[in-house]
Amino acid sequence: MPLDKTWYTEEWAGQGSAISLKIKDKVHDEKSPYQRIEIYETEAFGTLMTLDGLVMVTDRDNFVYHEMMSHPALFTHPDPKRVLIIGGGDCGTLHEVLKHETVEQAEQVELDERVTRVAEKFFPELCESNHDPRAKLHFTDGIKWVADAKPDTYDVIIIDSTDPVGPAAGLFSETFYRNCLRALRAQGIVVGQSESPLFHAELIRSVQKSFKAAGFRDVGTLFFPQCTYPSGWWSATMAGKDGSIAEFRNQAAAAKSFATRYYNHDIHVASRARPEFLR
Ligand code: AG3
Repeated sequence: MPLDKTWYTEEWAGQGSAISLKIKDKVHDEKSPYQRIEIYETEAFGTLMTLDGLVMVTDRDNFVYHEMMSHPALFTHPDPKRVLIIGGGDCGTLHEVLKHETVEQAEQVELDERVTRVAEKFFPELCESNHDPRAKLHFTDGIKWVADAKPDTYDVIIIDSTDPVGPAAGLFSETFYRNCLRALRAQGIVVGQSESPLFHAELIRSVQKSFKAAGFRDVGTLFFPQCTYPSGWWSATMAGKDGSIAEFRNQAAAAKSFATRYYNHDIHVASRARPEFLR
């Protein structure tokens, strides 16, 4: 039986599966110069943002993704002061990054300013820190930003991208990672969202290989649930410029000075455990 019109569905081509969220209302729909931005009020997942029909955030589960994109990398770096976020227009990652007192400046480089403006309206809690004096929002091409960045500028680079198609494809390339390596200071850490372990294991392997080929010393993938993304299971791949990423600031993570809802010291350790099929 076809789903009736009160369901939003993201179908996963070639995977014979989809996610559906029951919606109460569509509250926003626009075509920005880059993509279609839609906002729905759902029955059980709060507000939902989609870009070109793909789920980006829901109120209910975005904390897992945003915390896992931020805290493992920031607790792996010995003293993260300057952070660069590529993409991340909904500002959820920025919000997590700014919870760290060591951070002196967090720059976000998002291609589509409309994503941020729409998030400010419909996801105010993700945008709470946008006016933090340490936050700098730029609306331009992140690939070019990193290519033009001065060497030894950032401590942590977070790639909070959409799927590796269209303009985001370049954010999964060795050339881009090479530029990240150059833009990072000594001990720098980069982390990028790397799709579903179940659906995109090949991509994860290729991201790991590309980080290595670009010159990063150590690479590893973190796994976490993300029930509204393809397969419900997600990953982030982290790489260290010149150190191991196995070590992290355990004590600081265990005694963190801010609240989280998913991330903690034990989750950090556990997220690095590799399933057999990905070894
Ligand atoms: N993260 C989007 C990850 C890709 C989701 N893919 C999908 N639904 N097909 C960016 C948004 C979070 N800041």
